[in-house]
Amino acid sequence: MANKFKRTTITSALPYANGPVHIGHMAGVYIPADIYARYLRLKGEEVLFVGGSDEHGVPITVKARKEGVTPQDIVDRYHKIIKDSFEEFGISFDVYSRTSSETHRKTASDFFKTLYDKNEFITQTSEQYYDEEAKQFLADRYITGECPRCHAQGAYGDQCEKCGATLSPDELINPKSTISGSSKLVKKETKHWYLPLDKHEKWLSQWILEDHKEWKTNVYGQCKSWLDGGLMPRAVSRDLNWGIPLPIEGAEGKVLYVWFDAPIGYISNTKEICAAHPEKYGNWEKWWKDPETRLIHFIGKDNIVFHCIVFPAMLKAEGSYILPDNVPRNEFLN
Ligand code: B3M
Ligand code: ZN
Repeated sequence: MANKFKRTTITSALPYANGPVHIGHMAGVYIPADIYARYLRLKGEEVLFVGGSDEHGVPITVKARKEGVTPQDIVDRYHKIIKDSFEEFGISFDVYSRTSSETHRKTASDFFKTLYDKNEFITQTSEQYYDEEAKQFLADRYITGECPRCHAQGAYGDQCEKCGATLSPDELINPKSTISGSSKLVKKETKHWYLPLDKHEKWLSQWILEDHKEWKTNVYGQCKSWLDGGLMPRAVSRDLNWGIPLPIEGAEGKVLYVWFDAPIGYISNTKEICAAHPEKYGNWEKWWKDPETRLIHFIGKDNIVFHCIVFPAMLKAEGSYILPDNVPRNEFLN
């Protein structure tokens, strides 16, 4: 099996730049990936070990608002802290970059445009809560209020942590925004772009459940339960002013969903290091497009569906990329 490959691209999950990395991340993701990279290098194999910071998404904007600084300030601070921790720990990345880089903005934007031009998305319009004070649409977990079941305060728009009830924001009594604290919430229509995962279900089932029975039990099992349950379209856009703008007309004020752009960060960071050291790493495409390259994603908790189902569906829809050969997720210290 292993010797049908000529080289290995190892990726490790991109930590969110809104806090430091802790020992659980090190033990679960970065040390195993590092050991594997060092092992292959010792054997004289061609390896690229990719890391980087994930610098988009709502939590970064919330933190910035709380501190009265910009999202860029937040990611600049934590990117440095995280990068320094990895260096001090001796994690042997070939590249550690960030998703706020210009290379990444262009790579992710072009990737979306390619899928858009190939008609790989569908659109849907729905009503969502909007915070008039923060001038922002609110994801369910940024709305809190009184639980309609147990009447605890501070239940979230998707769940009450006190009684465990699954909720929708409509059910909350006196809902308010956790972003601005305002209770001036209105419902507004908004249009989004979706990756129709249902369309990819058949080949994904064959590829994972039949062709990759060797994947770790926790990973294989979660994929199986997702696939058995049936896949649904996933939104790849958000109403937000922090992120990569959708590169199409009629999508003003919308950015790529962070989980759409973040895995593309692996590709962008590969491009950066190959451009900086072509003599050592060659052309970036060989690391992502050559069937003789073995692609391995080391991932953390809660990252399985994105690395095993969503990102492969994106790569397949694009058409010129290889798919991961394995997606190890370790459970130490979790
Ligand atoms: N930043 C989530 C996490 O740290 C996310 C991983 C992105 S990997 C492309 O768990
Ligand atoms: Zn409750």
